[in-house]
Amino acid sequence: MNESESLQLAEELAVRGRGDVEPNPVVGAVVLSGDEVVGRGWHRAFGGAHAEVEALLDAGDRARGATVCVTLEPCSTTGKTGACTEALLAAGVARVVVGCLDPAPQHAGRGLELLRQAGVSVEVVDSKVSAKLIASFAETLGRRRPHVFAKWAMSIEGAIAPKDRQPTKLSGPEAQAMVHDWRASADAILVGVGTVLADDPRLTVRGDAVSLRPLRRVILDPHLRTPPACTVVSTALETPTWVMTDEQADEQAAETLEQHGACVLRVPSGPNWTEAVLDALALQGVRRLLVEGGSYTLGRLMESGLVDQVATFLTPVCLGPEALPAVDGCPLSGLTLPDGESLSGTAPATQAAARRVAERLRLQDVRVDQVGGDILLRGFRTTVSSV
Ligand code: AOF
Ligand code: ZN
Repeated sequence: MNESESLQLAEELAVRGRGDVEPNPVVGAVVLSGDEVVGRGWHRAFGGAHAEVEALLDAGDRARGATVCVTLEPCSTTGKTGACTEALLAAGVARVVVGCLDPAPQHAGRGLELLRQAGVSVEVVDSKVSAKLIASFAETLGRRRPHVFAKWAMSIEGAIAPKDRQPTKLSGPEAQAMVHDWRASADAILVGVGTVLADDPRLTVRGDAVSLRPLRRVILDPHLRTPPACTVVSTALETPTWVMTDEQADEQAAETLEQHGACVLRVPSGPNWTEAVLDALALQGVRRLLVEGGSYTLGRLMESGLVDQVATFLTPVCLGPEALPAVDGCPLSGLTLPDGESLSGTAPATQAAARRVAERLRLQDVRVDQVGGDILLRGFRTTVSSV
């Protein structure tokens, strides 16, 4: 394989990170020794190893004297992980071919300069495909609010609880395992106070998933209805819990929650309160935010256009009349399949039903997969360029 083909392969590998790395760009890398590919890697998860590091690890000793073809200029500063320029130098690579420069001001050519100074041969190819891969990253670089990834499970009529509002377990164990992986790479998990009152969730990373960094839990609670004895507050010393409220919220209630270990943050009320909360979270270092409901919270975020990415598990149960819609104000019913047809397998009818939901949620770059007994529908709310 030559360098140009290797870069093409790196571009194909990069796409595998889509959905798991945002707001970071998707990046792929290939280690080429002579004309043999000896290492492949891609940025798999937000906060996880970068593509070059994965590819170098895959190549092992064969990286010495080799060429690394990578879709994006290697980073040169220590972020959530070490600088890729240092990893490349430590591995003793002779040449680096990059698809495009990193538009982030702290990088923007600096990584390439460092490599050149260290005697590594460097070439920028200016690949259109590599540039397209980072288009959404480049667009949101100057944006303050976090990347908002909303996930929920719902019945085939688009609901999350029956008429009596009893908590109802919807998705199966395979879906749950995926959720724990998503939690593990988020900076914070957010729910509305209604979900805390209804379900008393733990919102922690469990099972095989391992948190890439300390997780924070966030509750949207303008009127401070969070019970001090609820699980997320009583475990706040192990996993921090922030209660987001406004300046009018009761002082005594705030003090009680703080005595129980929560951190109460006040964001001035106003028509754009939810957006202001997201800005406040960004100031606290939250860049990837996983929103797990409930109905009201998802409704407000969706109608304000604040959701960037969606993953929803469609579970083959019916919750009956007057069930609580998964997204308040967003009619998702109509998904119900014709008699005799079940929501199992990725049969064309199921795919078509999932795509109808995607249309109502205005999702792009849609993916439909079967996960255990559930159908996972994924997509992006903003324009994400396709390769
Ligand atoms: C690379 N290789 O695979 C990626 C890069 O959040 P962090 O600490 O992981 O750093 C992410 C920044 O690094 C991101 O803003 C972008 O500038 C660059 N992404 N760079 O060398 C990679 N994903
Ligand atoms: Zn890097």
